[in-house]
Amino acid sequence: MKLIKNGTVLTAESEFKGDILIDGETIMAVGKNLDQLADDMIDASGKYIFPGGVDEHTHFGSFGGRLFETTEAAAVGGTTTIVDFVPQEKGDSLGTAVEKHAAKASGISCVDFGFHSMVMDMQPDTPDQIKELPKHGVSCVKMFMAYKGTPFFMEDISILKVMNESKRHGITMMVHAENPDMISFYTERLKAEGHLAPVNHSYSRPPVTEEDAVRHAIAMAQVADVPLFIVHVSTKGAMEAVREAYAGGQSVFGETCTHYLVLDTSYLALPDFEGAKYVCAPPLRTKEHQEALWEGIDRGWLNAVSSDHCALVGGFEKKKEGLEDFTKIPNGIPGVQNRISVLWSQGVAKGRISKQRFVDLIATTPAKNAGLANKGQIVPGFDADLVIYDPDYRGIITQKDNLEGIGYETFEGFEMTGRPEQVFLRGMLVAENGRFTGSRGCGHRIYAKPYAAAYKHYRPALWAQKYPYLFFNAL
Ligand code: DUC
Ligand code: ZN
Ligand code: ZN
Ligand code: ZN
Repeated sequence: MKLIKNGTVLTAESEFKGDILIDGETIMAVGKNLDQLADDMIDASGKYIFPGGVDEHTHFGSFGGRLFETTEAAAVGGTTTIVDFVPQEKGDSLGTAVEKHAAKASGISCVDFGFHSMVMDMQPDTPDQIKELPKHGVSCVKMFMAYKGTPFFMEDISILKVMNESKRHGITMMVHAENPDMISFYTERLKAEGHLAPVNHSYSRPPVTEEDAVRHAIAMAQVADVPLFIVHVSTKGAMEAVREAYAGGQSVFGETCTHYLVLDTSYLALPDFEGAKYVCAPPLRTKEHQEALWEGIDRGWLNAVSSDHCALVGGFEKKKEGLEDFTKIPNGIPGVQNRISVLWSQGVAKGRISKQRFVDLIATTPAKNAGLANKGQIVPGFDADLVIYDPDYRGIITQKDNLEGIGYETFEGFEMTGRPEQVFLRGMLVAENGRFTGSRGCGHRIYAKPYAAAYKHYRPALWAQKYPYLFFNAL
Protein backbone atom coordinates (compact mmCIF):
# COMPACT_ATOMS: atom_id res chain seq x y z
CA MET A 1 0.00 0.00 0.00
CA LYS A 2 1.04 3.58 -0.69
CA LEU A 3 1.09 6.33 1.91
CA ILE A 4 1.11 10.02 1.05
CA LYS A 5 2.57 11.56 4.18
CA ASN A 6 2.92 14.95 5.87
CA GLY A 7 0.81 16.96 3.46
CA THR A 8 -2.12 19.28 4.12
CA VAL A 9 -5.32 17.66 2.90
CA LEU A 10 -7.83 20.02 1.32
CA THR A 11 -11.48 19.09 1.09
CA ALA A 12 -14.60 21.06 0.25
CA GLU A 13 -15.25 21.51 3.97
CA SER A 14 -11.91 21.74 5.72
CA GLU A 15 -8.15 21.32 5.68
CA PHE A 16 -5.97 19.31 8.02
CA LYS A 17 -2.58 17.68 8.31
CA GLY A 18 -3.16 14.09 7.44
CA ASP A 19 -1.81 11.07 5.64
CA ILE A 20 -3.62 9.20 2.90
CA LEU A 21 -3.33 5.45 2.61
CA ILE A 22 -3.98 3.99 -0.83
CA ASP A 23 -4.77 0.35 -1.44
CA GLY A 24 -4.52 -0.34 -5.17
CA GLU A 25 -6.97 2.01 -6.84
CA THR A 26 -8.82 3.09 -3.73
CA ILE A 27 -8.39 5.39 -0.76
CA MET A 28 -8.12 3.09 2.22
CA ALA A 29 -7.77 5.52 5.11
CA VAL A 30 -7.14 9.16 5.91
CA GLY A 31 -5.50 10.03 9.21
CA LYS A 32 -2.39 9.55 11.32
CA ASN A 33 -0.20 6.63 12.35
CA LEU A 34 -0.79 4.65 9.19
CA ASP A 35 2.93 4.07 8.51
CA GLN A 36 3.09 0.42 9.46
CA LEU A 37 0.51 -0.44 6.80
CA ALA A 38 2.46 1.09 3.93
CA ASP A 39 5.29 -0.25 1.81
CA ASP A 40 5.64 2.85 -0.34
CA MET A 41 5.91 6.35 1.15
CA ILE A 42 5.47 9.63 -0.68
CA ASP A 43 6.52 12.71 1.25
CA ALA A 44 4.17 15.65 0.68
CA SER A 45 5.66 18.04 3.26
CA GLY A 46 4.83 21.62 2.38
CA LYS A 47 2.32 20.48 -0.22
CA TYR A 48 -1.44 20.45 -0.48
CA ILE A 49 -3.33 17.32 -1.43
CA PHE A 50 -6.74 17.65 -3.02
CA PRO A 51 -9.02 15.33 -4.99
CA GLY A 52 -8.23 14.85 -8.68
CA GLY A 53 -10.16 17.37 -10.73
CA VAL A 54 -13.49 16.47 -12.30
CA ASP A 55 -14.18 18.46 -15.46
CA GLU A 56 -17.88 17.93 -15.97
CA HIS A 57 -18.01 19.73 -19.33
CA THR A 58 -15.63 18.83 -22.16
CA HIS A 59 -15.90 18.35 -25.91
CA PHE A 60 -13.15 15.95 -26.86
CA GLY A 61 -15.41 14.63 -29.54
CA SER A 62 -17.94 17.28 -30.56
CA PHE A 63 -17.66 20.70 -32.17
CA GLY A 64 -14.83 19.14 -34.19
CA GLY A 65 -12.97 18.07 -31.04
CA ARG A 66 -9.66 16.20 -31.18
CA LEU A 67 -11.01 13.13 -29.55
CA PHE A 68 -9.33 11.54 -26.65
CA GLU A 69 -5.66 11.42 -27.74
CA THR A 70 -5.08 14.78 -26.09
CA THR A 71 -6.45 13.88 -22.64
CA GLU A 72 -2.85 13.84 -21.38
CA ALA A 73 -3.41 17.57 -21.08
CA ALA A 74 -6.12 16.93 -18.48
CA ALA A 75 -3.85 14.64 -16.45
CA VAL A 76 -0.90 17.04 -16.23
CA GLY A 77 -3.27 19.80 -15.17
CA GLY A 78 -4.62 17.73 -12.28
CA THR A 79 -7.92 16.69 -13.86
CA THR A 80 -8.38 12.94 -13.50
CA THR A 81 -11.96 12.67 -14.76
CA ILE A 82 -13.69 14.28 -17.70
CA VAL A 83 -17.35 14.13 -18.60
CA ASP A 84 -17.59 14.52 -22.35
CA PHE A 85 -20.62 15.61 -24.36
CA VAL A 86 -21.81 13.03 -26.87
CA PRO A 87 -22.90 14.31 -30.27
CA GLN A 88 -25.90 12.45 -31.70
CA GLU A 89 -25.71 11.67 -35.39
CA LYS A 90 -28.88 11.59 -37.44
CA GLY A 91 -30.61 8.24 -37.11
CA ASP A 92 -28.77 7.13 -33.98
CA SER A 93 -30.63 6.60 -30.74
CA LEU A 94 -29.25 8.41 -27.71
CA GLY A 95 -27.82 5.13 -26.40
CA THR A 96 -26.16 4.24 -29.72
CA ALA A 97 -24.57 7.67 -29.83
CA VAL A 98 -23.10 7.11 -26.35
CA GLU A 99 -21.67 3.71 -27.26
CA LYS A 100 -20.12 5.05 -30.49
CA HIS A 101 -18.53 7.87 -28.57
CA ALA A 102 -17.33 5.54 -25.81
CA ALA A 103 -15.61 3.38 -28.42
CA LYS A 104 -13.52 6.41 -29.40
CA ALA A 105 -12.37 6.94 -25.82
CA SER A 106 -11.75 3.36 -24.72
CA GLY A 107 -8.11 2.38 -24.87
CA ILE A 108 -7.18 5.97 -25.71
CA SER A 109 -8.20 8.26 -22.88
CA CYS A 110 -5.50 9.04 -20.34
CA VAL A 111 -8.00 10.04 -17.64
CA ASP A 112 -11.26 8.46 -16.50
CA PHE A 113 -14.20 9.46 -18.63
CA GLY A 114 -17.97 9.64 -18.42
CA PHE A 115 -20.58 11.05 -20.78
CA HIS A 116 -23.47 13.47 -21.05
CA SER A 117 -25.95 13.04 -23.90
CA MET A 118 -26.92 15.80 -26.30
CA VAL A 119 -30.21 15.57 -28.18
CA MET A 120 -29.44 16.57 -31.77
CA ASP A 121 -31.86 14.39 -33.73
CA MET A 122 -35.26 14.82 -32.13
CA GLN A 123 -37.62 12.08 -33.27
CA PRO A 124 -41.00 11.02 -31.89
CA ASP A 125 -39.36 8.22 -29.91
CA THR A 126 -36.45 10.30 -28.56
CA PRO A 127 -38.12 11.11 -25.21
CA ASP A 128 -38.71 7.43 -24.69
CA GLN A 129 -34.98 6.74 -25.16
CA ILE A 130 -34.25 8.74 -22.01
CA LYS A 131 -35.07 5.70 -19.90
CA GLU A 132 -32.17 3.84 -21.51
CA LEU A 133 -29.55 6.41 -20.46
CA PRO A 134 -28.84 5.06 -16.94
CA LYS A 135 -27.89 1.74 -18.53
CA HIS A 136 -25.29 3.59 -20.60
CA GLY A 137 -23.97 5.35 -17.51
CA VAL A 138 -25.38 8.72 -18.51
CA SER A 139 -27.05 10.94 -15.90
CA CYS A 140 -27.43 14.24 -17.78
CA VAL A 141 -28.81 15.31 -21.13
CA LYS A 142 -28.08 18.65 -22.79
CA MET A 143 -30.29 20.50 -25.22
CA PHE A 144 -29.54 23.67 -27.14
CA MET A 145 -31.75 26.72 -27.35
CA ALA A 146 -29.15 28.31 -29.66
CA TYR A 147 -27.88 27.53 -33.19
CA LYS A 148 -31.16 27.68 -35.10
CA GLY A 149 -30.74 26.10 -38.52
CA THR A 150 -28.28 23.47 -37.22
CA PRO A 151 -28.88 20.03 -35.66
CA PHE A 152 -28.08 21.48 -32.24
CA PHE A 153 -31.12 23.74 -32.06
CA MET A 154 -34.23 22.41 -30.30
CA GLU A 155 -37.75 23.84 -30.20
CA ASP A 156 -39.34 24.47 -26.81
CA ILE A 157 -41.78 21.63 -27.32
CA SER A 158 -38.90 19.19 -27.83
CA ILE A 159 -37.14 20.46 -24.72
CA LEU A 160 -40.36 20.16 -22.70
CA LYS A 161 -40.95 16.60 -23.85
CA VAL A 162 -37.42 15.54 -22.96
CA MET A 163 -37.67 17.36 -19.62
CA ASN A 164 -40.85 15.51 -18.82
CA GLU A 165 -39.26 12.13 -19.49
CA SER A 166 -35.98 13.08 -17.78
CA LYS A 167 -37.74 13.63 -14.52
CA ARG A 168 -39.24 10.16 -14.53
CA HIS A 169 -35.79 8.62 -14.84
CA GLY A 170 -33.67 10.97 -12.74
CA ILE A 171 -31.76 12.42 -15.67
CA THR A 172 -30.58 15.99 -15.14
CA MET A 173 -31.61 18.43 -17.86
CA MET A 174 -28.83 20.71 -19.01
CA VAL A 175 -29.52 23.63 -21.27
CA HIS A 176 -27.33 25.77 -23.50
CA ALA A 177 -29.27 28.99 -23.12
CA GLU A 178 -28.93 31.73 -25.73
CA ASN A 179 -31.86 33.28 -27.61
CA PRO A 180 -31.31 32.25 -31.24
CA ASP A 181 -33.60 34.79 -32.88
CA MET A 182 -32.06 37.73 -31.07
CA ILE A 183 -28.65 36.45 -32.18
CA SER A 184 -29.85 36.17 -35.80
CA PHE A 185 -31.22 39.68 -35.61
CA TYR A 186 -27.96 41.14 -34.36
CA THR A 187 -25.93 39.02 -36.78
CA GLU A 188 -27.84 40.19 -39.83
CA ARG A 189 -27.50 43.80 -38.78
CA LEU A 190 -23.76 43.51 -38.15
CA LYS A 191 -23.19 41.78 -41.48
CA ALA A 192 -25.30 44.29 -43.38
CA GLU A 193 -23.14 47.04 -41.92
CA GLY A 194 -19.95 45.21 -42.88
CA HIS A 195 -18.85 44.33 -39.33
CA LEU A 196 -17.22 40.95 -39.90
CA ALA A 197 -14.18 40.78 -37.58
CA PRO A 198 -14.10 38.18 -34.76
CA VAL A 199 -15.11 40.65 -32.05
CA ASN A 200 -18.50 40.99 -33.74
CA HIS A 201 -19.29 37.43 -32.73
CA SER A 202 -19.66 38.75 -29.18
CA TYR A 203 -21.66 41.79 -30.31
CA SER A 204 -24.08 39.41 -31.99
CA ARG A 205 -24.66 37.60 -28.67
CA PRO A 206 -24.83 40.34 -26.03
CA PRO A 207 -25.59 39.47 -22.38
CA VAL A 208 -29.32 40.03 -22.79
CA THR A 209 -29.51 37.12 -25.27
CA GLU A 210 -28.17 34.76 -22.62
CA GLU A 211 -30.17 36.10 -19.69
CA ASP A 212 -33.38 35.98 -21.71
CA ALA A 213 -32.82 32.34 -22.65
CA VAL A 214 -31.84 31.35 -19.11
CA ARG A 215 -35.05 32.85 -17.77
CA HIS A 216 -36.98 31.06 -20.49
CA ALA A 217 -35.29 27.75 -19.68
CA ILE A 218 -36.17 28.26 -16.02
CA ALA A 219 -39.79 28.85 -17.02
CA MET A 220 -39.79 25.65 -19.06
CA ALA A 221 -38.40 23.77 -16.07
CA GLN A 222 -41.30 25.18 -14.03
CA VAL A 223 -43.79 23.94 -16.56
CA ALA A 224 -42.20 20.49 -16.73
CA ASP A 225 -41.52 20.58 -12.96
CA VAL A 226 -37.91 19.37 -13.24
CA PRO A 227 -34.56 20.30 -11.78
CA LEU A 228 -32.45 22.26 -14.26
CA PHE A 229 -28.74 22.80 -14.79
CA ILE A 230 -27.57 25.76 -16.87
CA VAL A 231 -24.22 25.10 -18.49
CA HIS A 232 -21.55 27.75 -19.12
CA VAL A 233 -23.18 30.72 -17.38
CA SER A 234 -21.23 33.78 -18.53
CA THR A 235 -23.18 36.86 -17.46
CA LYS A 236 -24.23 38.59 -14.26
CA GLY A 237 -27.87 38.57 -15.34
CA ALA A 238 -27.91 34.87 -16.19
CA MET A 239 -26.23 34.07 -12.88
CA GLU A 240 -28.79 36.18 -11.04
CA ALA A 241 -31.61 34.39 -12.84
CA VAL A 242 -30.27 31.06 -11.54
CA ARG A 243 -29.82 32.47 -8.06
CA GLU A 244 -33.30 34.01 -7.92
CA ALA A 245 -34.97 30.86 -9.18
CA TYR A 246 -33.21 28.79 -6.53
CA ALA A 247 -34.05 31.32 -3.82
CA GLY A 248 -37.65 31.12 -4.97
CA GLY A 249 -37.78 27.40 -4.33
CA GLN A 250 -37.01 26.06 -7.78
CA SER A 251 -34.18 23.57 -8.22
CA VAL A 252 -32.03 25.45 -10.69
CA PHE A 253 -28.25 25.16 -10.73
CA GLY A 254 -25.44 26.32 -12.95
CA GLU A 255 -21.75 26.25 -13.66
CA THR A 256 -19.38 28.74 -15.19
CA CYS A 257 -16.12 28.09 -17.04
CA THR A 258 -12.53 29.15 -16.43
CA HIS A 259 -12.37 31.48 -19.43
CA TYR A 260 -15.41 33.52 -18.34
CA LEU A 261 -13.68 34.22 -15.03
CA VAL A 262 -10.37 35.49 -16.38
CA LEU A 263 -10.63 36.45 -20.07
CA ASP A 264 -12.63 39.48 -21.15
CA THR A 265 -13.87 40.85 -24.47
CA SER A 266 -10.57 42.62 -25.14
CA TYR A 267 -9.13 39.26 -26.23
CA LEU A 268 -11.65 39.14 -29.08
CA ALA A 269 -10.41 42.44 -30.44
CA LEU A 270 -6.78 41.32 -30.80
CA PRO A 271 -5.27 42.23 -34.20
CA ASP A 272 -4.38 39.82 -37.03
CA PHE A 273 -7.35 37.56 -36.45
CA GLU A 274 -5.83 36.49 -33.08
CA GLY A 275 -9.22 37.29 -31.57
CA ALA A 276 -10.66 34.25 -33.37
CA LYS A 277 -8.83 32.01 -30.91
CA TYR A 278 -11.20 33.25 -28.23
CA VAL A 279 -14.47 32.82 -30.10
CA CYS A 280 -16.78 30.64 -28.05
CA ALA A 281 -20.47 30.61 -27.19
CA PRO A 282 -21.61 32.24 -25.01
CA PRO A 283 -18.86 34.75 -25.80
CA LEU A 284 -16.30 36.28 -23.45
CA ARG A 285 -17.80 39.15 -21.46
CA THR A 286 -16.66 42.41 -19.86
CA LYS A 287 -14.92 42.70 -16.48
CA GLU A 288 -18.20 43.63 -14.79
CA HIS A 289 -19.55 40.16 -15.59
CA GLN A 290 -16.32 38.50 -14.48
CA GLU A 291 -16.58 40.15 -11.07
CA ALA A 292 -20.16 38.93 -10.73
CA LEU A 293 -19.13 35.38 -11.65
CA TRP A 294 -16.35 35.39 -9.06
CA GLU A 295 -18.89 36.42 -6.45
CA GLY A 296 -21.24 33.76 -7.79
CA ILE A 297 -18.77 30.91 -7.39
CA ASP A 298 -17.62 32.20 -4.01
CA ARG A 299 -21.18 32.35 -2.67
CA GLY A 300 -22.28 29.10 -4.30
CA TRP A 301 -24.81 30.65 -6.68
CA LEU A 302 -22.91 28.75 -9.34
CA ASN A 303 -21.67 25.41 -8.10
CA ALA A 304 -18.89 24.34 -10.47
CA VAL A 305 -16.15 25.57 -12.80
CA SER A 306 -15.65 23.51 -15.94
CA SER A 307 -13.39 24.07 -18.93
CA ASP A 308 -15.91 23.63 -21.78
CA HIS A 309 -12.77 22.31 -23.48
CA CYS A 310 -13.13 22.37 -27.28
CA ALA A 311 -9.87 21.36 -28.92
CA LEU A 312 -10.76 21.98 -32.56
CA VAL A 313 -9.00 19.74 -35.03
CA GLY A 314 -6.81 22.16 -36.95
CA GLY A 315 -6.82 24.61 -34.05
CA PHE A 316 -6.24 28.23 -34.95
CA GLU A 317 -5.96 27.31 -38.66
CA LYS A 318 -9.51 25.99 -38.55
CA LYS A 319 -10.73 29.25 -37.09
CA LYS A 320 -9.41 31.01 -40.22
CA GLU A 321 -12.45 29.71 -42.06
CA GLY A 322 -14.04 32.81 -40.60
CA LEU A 323 -11.50 35.31 -41.91
CA GLU A 324 -14.14 37.01 -44.02
CA ASP A 325 -17.10 36.42 -41.75
CA PHE A 326 -17.21 35.97 -37.96
CA THR A 327 -20.23 33.66 -38.20
CA LYS A 328 -17.99 31.05 -39.87
CA ILE A 329 -15.44 30.92 -37.04
CA PRO A 330 -15.93 27.56 -35.26
CA ASN A 331 -17.06 28.16 -31.67
CA GLY A 332 -15.13 26.83 -28.74
CA ILE A 333 -11.81 27.23 -26.99
CA PRO A 334 -9.49 24.74 -25.32
CA GLY A 335 -8.76 24.86 -21.60
CA VAL A 336 -8.75 21.44 -19.96
CA GLN A 337 -5.07 21.64 -19.03
CA ASN A 338 -5.00 24.83 -17.00
CA ARG A 339 -8.48 24.95 -15.45
CA ILE A 340 -7.15 24.04 -12.01
CA SER A 341 -4.01 26.13 -12.20
CA VAL A 342 -5.92 29.22 -13.30
CA LEU A 343 -8.59 28.83 -10.65
CA TRP A 344 -5.97 28.43 -7.93
CA SER A 345 -3.72 31.23 -9.18
CA GLN A 346 -6.44 33.75 -9.97
CA GLY A 347 -8.86 32.62 -7.27
CA VAL A 348 -7.23 31.12 -4.19
CA ALA A 349 -3.88 32.93 -4.41
CA LYS A 350 -5.63 36.27 -4.91
CA GLY A 351 -8.04 35.75 -2.02
CA ARG A 352 -11.15 35.60 -4.20
CA ILE A 353 -12.18 32.12 -3.11
CA SER A 354 -11.14 29.88 -0.24
CA LYS A 355 -9.23 26.64 -0.75
CA GLN A 356 -12.39 24.81 0.26
CA ARG A 357 -14.51 26.54 -2.39
CA PHE A 358 -11.74 25.74 -4.87
CA VAL A 359 -11.90 22.00 -4.13
CA ASP A 360 -15.68 22.05 -4.23
CA LEU A 361 -15.77 23.89 -7.58
CA ILE A 362 -13.17 21.81 -9.41
CA ALA A 363 -13.88 18.33 -8.08
CA THR A 364 -16.44 17.63 -5.36
CA THR A 365 -19.58 19.24 -6.74
CA PRO A 366 -18.85 18.54 -10.43
CA ALA A 367 -18.67 14.84 -9.51
CA LYS A 368 -22.00 15.12 -7.70
CA ASN A 369 -23.59 17.07 -10.55
CA ALA A 370 -22.59 14.34 -12.96
CA GLY A 371 -23.62 11.47 -10.66
CA LEU A 372 -20.08 10.07 -10.27
CA ALA A 373 -20.26 8.13 -7.03
CA ASN A 374 -16.55 7.50 -6.31
CA LYS A 375 -14.97 10.71 -7.54
CA GLY A 376 -14.16 14.16 -6.23
CA GLN A 377 -13.61 13.49 -2.52
CA ILE A 378 -10.79 12.29 -0.28
CA VAL A 379 -12.77 9.69 1.62
CA PRO A 380 -12.09 5.98 2.27
CA GLY A 381 -13.68 3.90 -0.45
CA PHE A 382 -13.40 6.61 -3.09
CA ASP A 383 -11.07 6.32 -6.09
CA ALA A 384 -7.51 7.34 -5.24
CA ASP A 385 -7.56 10.28 -7.64
CA LEU A 386 -5.29 12.78 -5.94
CA VAL A 387 -3.28 15.88 -6.72
CA ILE A 388 -0.19 16.79 -4.73
CA TYR A 389 -0.02 20.51 -5.29
CA ASP A 390 3.13 22.57 -4.80
CA PRO A 391 1.93 26.04 -3.77
CA ASP A 392 5.45 27.48 -3.97
CA TYR A 393 6.02 26.79 -7.66
CA ARG A 394 6.11 29.93 -9.79
CA GLY A 395 5.81 29.87 -13.56
CA ILE A 396 4.03 31.25 -16.57
CA ILE A 397 1.43 29.34 -18.59
CA THR A 398 2.67 29.01 -22.15
CA GLN A 399 2.04 27.06 -25.33
CA LYS A 400 5.35 25.18 -25.17
CA ASP A 401 4.08 23.28 -22.12
CA ASN A 402 0.65 22.66 -23.62
CA LEU A 403 -0.50 19.14 -24.51
CA GLU A 404 -3.94 20.04 -25.87
CA GLY A 405 -2.64 19.76 -29.43
CA ILE A 406 -4.27 22.82 -30.96
CA GLY A 407 -1.28 25.09 -31.47
CA TYR A 408 -2.19 27.80 -29.00
CA GLU A 409 -2.64 28.23 -25.28
CA THR A 410 -5.85 29.93 -24.17
CA PHE A 411 -4.29 31.23 -20.95
CA GLU A 412 -0.96 32.25 -22.52
CA GLY A 413 1.04 34.48 -20.19
CA PHE A 414 -1.01 33.87 -17.05
CA GLU A 415 0.95 33.34 -13.84
CA MET A 416 1.06 29.93 -12.22
CA THR A 417 1.04 30.36 -8.47
CA GLY A 418 1.76 26.73 -7.72
CA ARG A 419 1.10 23.69 -9.87
CA PRO A 420 0.19 20.01 -9.66
CA GLU A 421 3.44 18.28 -8.75
CA GLN A 422 2.12 14.74 -8.82
CA VAL A 423 -1.22 13.51 -10.10
CA PHE A 424 -2.61 10.09 -9.22
CA LEU A 425 -5.39 8.41 -11.15
CA ARG A 426 -6.81 5.50 -9.14
CA GLY A 427 -3.49 5.26 -7.33
CA MET A 428 -1.33 5.39 -10.51
CA LEU A 429 1.09 8.26 -10.94
CA VAL A 430 -0.05 9.74 -14.25
CA ALA A 431 1.64 13.13 -14.20
CA GLU A 432 4.61 14.76 -12.59
CA ASN A 433 5.63 18.41 -12.88
CA GLY A 434 3.83 18.98 -16.15
CA ARG A 435 4.88 15.70 -17.78
CA PHE A 436 2.49 12.86 -18.50
CA THR A 437 3.79 9.69 -16.88
CA GLY A 438 0.81 7.41 -17.39
CA SER A 439 0.04 5.32 -20.42
CA ARG A 440 -2.30 5.87 -23.32
CA GLY A 441 -5.62 4.29 -22.44
CA CYS A 442 -5.11 4.22 -18.67
CA GLY A 443 -8.41 6.06 -18.24
CA HIS A 444 -11.49 3.93 -17.52
CA ARG A 445 -15.07 4.51 -18.49
CA ILE A 446 -17.15 5.71 -15.55
CA TYR A 447 -20.84 4.90 -15.32
CA ALA A 448 -22.75 7.76 -13.75
CA LYS A 449 -25.80 7.21 -11.56
CA PRO A 450 -29.14 8.90 -12.20
CA TYR A 451 -30.79 11.12 -9.57
CA ALA A 452 -27.58 13.14 -9.24
CA ALA A 453 -27.09 16.41 -7.34
CA ALA A 454 -29.85 18.39 -9.02
CA TYR A 455 -32.35 15.76 -7.85
CA LYS A 456 -30.82 15.44 -4.39
CA HIS A 457 -31.45 19.15 -3.93
CA TYR A 458 -34.91 19.00 -5.39
CA ARG A 459 -37.45 20.75 -3.18
CA PRO A 460 -40.92 19.77 -4.28
CA ALA A 461 -42.66 20.93 -1.11
CA LEU A 462 -41.50 24.51 -1.39
CA TRP A 463 -42.22 24.43 -5.04
CA ALA A 464 -45.73 23.07 -4.56
CA GLN A 465 -46.64 25.78 -2.05
CA LYS A 466 -45.66 28.44 -4.48
CA TYR A 467 -47.19 27.07 -7.64
CA PRO A 468 -49.86 24.52 -6.64
CA TYR A 469 -51.49 24.77 -10.06
CA LEU A 470 -48.32 23.50 -11.77
CA PHE A 471 -47.61 20.76 -9.35
CA PHE A 472 -48.77 17.48 -10.80
CA ASN A 473 -46.40 14.80 -9.66
CA ALA A 474 -43.81 15.10 -6.95
CA LEU A 475 -40.77 12.88 -7.12
N1 DUC B 1 -21.56 25.07 -26.39
C1 DUC B 1 -20.72 24.44 -25.65
O1 DUC B 1 -21.12 23.90 -24.64
N2 DUC B 1 -19.44 24.40 -25.97
C2 DUC B 1 -18.91 25.02 -27.10
C3 DUC B 1 -19.84 25.71 -27.94
C4 DUC B 1 -21.23 25.68 -27.48
O2 DUC B 1 -22.09 26.21 -28.09
ZN1 ZN C 1 -39.99 6.63 -19.62
ZN1 ZN D 1 -23.19 24.98 -24.97
ZN1 ZN E 1 -19.62 22.95 -24.07
